[in-house]
Amino acid sequence: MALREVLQFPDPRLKRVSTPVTEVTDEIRSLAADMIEVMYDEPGIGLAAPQVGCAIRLVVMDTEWTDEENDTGQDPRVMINPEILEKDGQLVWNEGCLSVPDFQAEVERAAHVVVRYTDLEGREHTEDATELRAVCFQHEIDHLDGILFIDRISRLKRNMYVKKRKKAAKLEQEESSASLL
Ligand code: K1U
Ligand code: ZN
Repeated sequence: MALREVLQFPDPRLKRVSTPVTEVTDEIRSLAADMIEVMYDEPGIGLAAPQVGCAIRLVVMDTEWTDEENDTGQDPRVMINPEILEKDGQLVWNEGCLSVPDFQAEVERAAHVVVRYTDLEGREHTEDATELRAVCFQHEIDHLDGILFIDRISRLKRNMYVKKRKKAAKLEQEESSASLL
């Protein structure tokens, strides 16, 4: 079966605030499995349910995974209703996003976060995260609140990206019209 499509900016569904998961059903388990497949296929180190059009508080992550030869193997985590309990410090990370194609920018984030989430078996986890893992938690939880990393950069940089995207969409439209002639 085809993989779920990752929504791309400026899709309005990326701006929705997602609702908490109240029960782990077969549908949730199946969605999480699909999201893990999409994450590795893209490739990415995280993915939030709103990115595949589902406005629920569900995230998958594997920040250890790479597609390089010395890869340590896949260890995907499913996080239900993740929330940041504490944050401190500050760092700047050059971020990308599967929903914001062809763009990376430096974003200011907390350097250390304490996160709580539930897994598919209903077990509660509390985790301390720093560096990439802290950034990834903040980036994915932002998705659940309808926030993209481009909402956290300067207006100038964001506008430059928006212009670039509009130009690319126009070109795509012209090319598809031309191919119909
Ligand atoms: O949520 C997403 O769009 C996924 C995003 C997560 C993220 C990356 C970097 C900083 C913050 C959040 C990505 O995975 S972008 C792709 C990426 O960073 C990557 C892909 C393959 C190997 C290593 C990194
Ligand atoms: Zn993202």
